[in-house]
Formats: sequence, structure tokens, C-alpha cells
Amino acid sequence: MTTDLKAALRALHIETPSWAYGNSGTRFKVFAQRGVPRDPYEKLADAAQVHAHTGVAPTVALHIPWDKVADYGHLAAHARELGVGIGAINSNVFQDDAYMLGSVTNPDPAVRRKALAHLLECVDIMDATGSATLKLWFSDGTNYPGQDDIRARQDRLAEALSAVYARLGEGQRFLLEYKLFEPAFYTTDVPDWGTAYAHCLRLGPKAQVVVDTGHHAPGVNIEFIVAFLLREGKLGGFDFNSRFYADDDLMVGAADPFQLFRIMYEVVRAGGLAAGVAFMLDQCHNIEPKIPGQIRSVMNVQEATAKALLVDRDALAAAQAGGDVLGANAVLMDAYNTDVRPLLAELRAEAGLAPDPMAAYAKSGYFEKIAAERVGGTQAGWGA
Ligand code: LRH
Ligand code: MN
Repeated sequence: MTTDLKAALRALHIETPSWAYGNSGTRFKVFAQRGVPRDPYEKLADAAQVHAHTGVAPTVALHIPWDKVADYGHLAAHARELGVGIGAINSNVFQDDAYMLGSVTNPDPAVRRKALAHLLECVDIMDATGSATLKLWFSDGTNYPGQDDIRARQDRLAEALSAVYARLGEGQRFLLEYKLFEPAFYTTDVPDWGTAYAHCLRLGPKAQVVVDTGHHAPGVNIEFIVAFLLREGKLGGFDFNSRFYADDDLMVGAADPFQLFRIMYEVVRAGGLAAGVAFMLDQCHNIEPKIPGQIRSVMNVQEATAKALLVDRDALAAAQAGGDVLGANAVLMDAYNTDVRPLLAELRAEAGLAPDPMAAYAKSGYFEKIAAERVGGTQAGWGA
């Protein structure tokens, strides 16, 4: 069992987000931190540290225009030199004044054309970087009843999505992200998994849904959504983070490690570890050091996955078939209550890595180096 489990854990591939290495915060304050990158090249260097110490974070998601560069092919080559690759390309149609009343759903056709042009430019960037995944999140929505026509906005959204779908090349796909609310506070045009799923189903196999674990109403059973989308072949990936209240974007597994375990169990149960599901982090380290925050997050996903892989599936199936409620629950809890840290430390040692990535990074002197080097220039951030 251990060999398969170790093989599955070695194959686990967690993608870190470029924006997690920049400054971030809330509308109240964005606290600047020493050593923060000033450009996408430095962000990639920091992401490479996370991969160097964990061994399972080989790609970095970019966000456009936050990671805009003159030559995306050159940026991708730089990533390769650092030992990482370019992952999902994230579009951004939520920060331009033109998008106050929406981007692809805006009543004004000129604004819709502007938004679509950006989405198509992101596919060009996929071509230039070798990325196979476009991630689409729309902040589009309304704040007051009557502000706009809910159905007409869905028509506009569908029109834009099919134009992007038609532009996708061989081996490329887009992941549509839903979010209950914020920045819109009455309607959000892609508010839940059902809306995202329906649009993707209508479009075809290159359109899948991304589950951001911070984008649900309190109390929503996210692992049910995961199980359902996997059954439909429509789970394209995760934006992992955790929250106590709303879209807090805290470290995945920090607020609710049991929920992360339940989610990863549904992934394992459905064979989702080897089904092209993207395990991406989408987090903001507002007050904690950013590279260690990413390393800890990657370790949290590894631990939840290892526990999910430890579930005694035969015993569980037998208890479920026999209506043994407590027995079935106990099988899952036994796996969850197993300390998998020694196993993961062993796995790292076998891969020639330090058993404790956090300690190894702290001892590496990398932070001291970047804090000394990265003086002057403008620290990266996304203005929030
Ligand atoms: C929206 C979101 C989306 C990203 C942004 C950084 O809340 O989750 O995935 O574009 O955060
Ligand atoms: Mn997200």
C-alpha cells in the first residue's frame, strides 16, 4: 500500500499563484513586507523556492496584467531555468474603470468588446508560455434590484464564453470560476457551481469548473460539489485557500483541515488525482511571510491528500453497504486522525529533500538574500 500511496503523493502537483508573493491586504490596509518581488521574474524565483523545498509545486499561475511582461516566451524560459513552469493564465476584467457595471455582461457593447479582447489576449499568452489553462473569474454583478436584467446578462456572458471557447487551441481549456458575492452585493453573474456547470456543459469538453474553496455561502458542503463535478467530468481544478467568514483567502487547511481532507477524499475516491484536475492555491499572505506561507500551504494539501489516500476503501464500502453508519464514519476518521507527517518526511528524504521544508527554507538564507537585494523599485501587489 505504501508504495502506491507514495507514488500518488510524488505525483501530486500543486500550483502556486504569482500574486501570493506580492503585497496583499484588505480595503483597510495593504501591509508592505521586506523582500517582496518587484516583477514577475522575481515572483517566479520565489515560487521556485517553494518547489525546491517541497518538490511538489512545479508550476506557477500568472495573472494578467499583474504579470504583464514584454516577452512572455522569455518569461517562460526564465521559469524553466528556475525549475518551474507557467501554469494557468488568469484573466483580469475586474480592475478597469470601464468595468464598473460589468465586463462581458456590461450593457454597453463597447465595454463587452474590450473585455473579450482581454480574454482573447490571455489565450495568446497561453500560446506564448505553453500554458494549457485559462482561468476565468468575473466580478460581474449588480448591487441593487432592477439595476440590470439578470437574464440578459446571462445571454451576454454566454456569448463571450463561446467566443473564448472557439479561440482555444489544441490541448487548451478554460476553467470558469464562480463566487457567491463580492465585489457585487445583489447578484453575481457566476455565483455558484450550478451556473458555472451549466455554461460549461453547453460549451463542451474544453470548458470546466474551478472550485475556489472560499467562494461559497457558509455551511455549503463543498465536497458534495466536488464529487458531483468529478462524476460529470467537469471539475477542472481548485483555487485552494481557507476562510472563517467570507473570501478570506487564508492558507488552505488553516481554518478547516477536516474540510480539506473530506474534499481530497472525494478527489481520491473519483480517481481525480490523475484526471487533469489542477490543484492551484489562491491565497493572500496579508500579515505572514509569503514564501513560508506558500510552503506551509503546500504541506497542508500534501497532508490532507496523504490522509485521504489512507482511507481503507474496502472497509468503508463494506460498512456503507451494511448500513453501518458509525462504522463507516470511523473508517474515515481513522484515516483523518492518522499522523502522516513522518510518512511525508520520509517521502521528502527519499527525494533528496529536507524532511521539514519550513526549517530548510528558514535555514537557507534566501529571505535574508532577497531582503538585502530587493531595495528600491516598486513592490508587486494588486492594489487590494
Ligand atoms: C476572486 C479570485 C480569483 C482571482 C482573484 C485573485 O476572488 O478568487 O480567482 O482572480 O481571486
Ligand atoms: Mn480564486
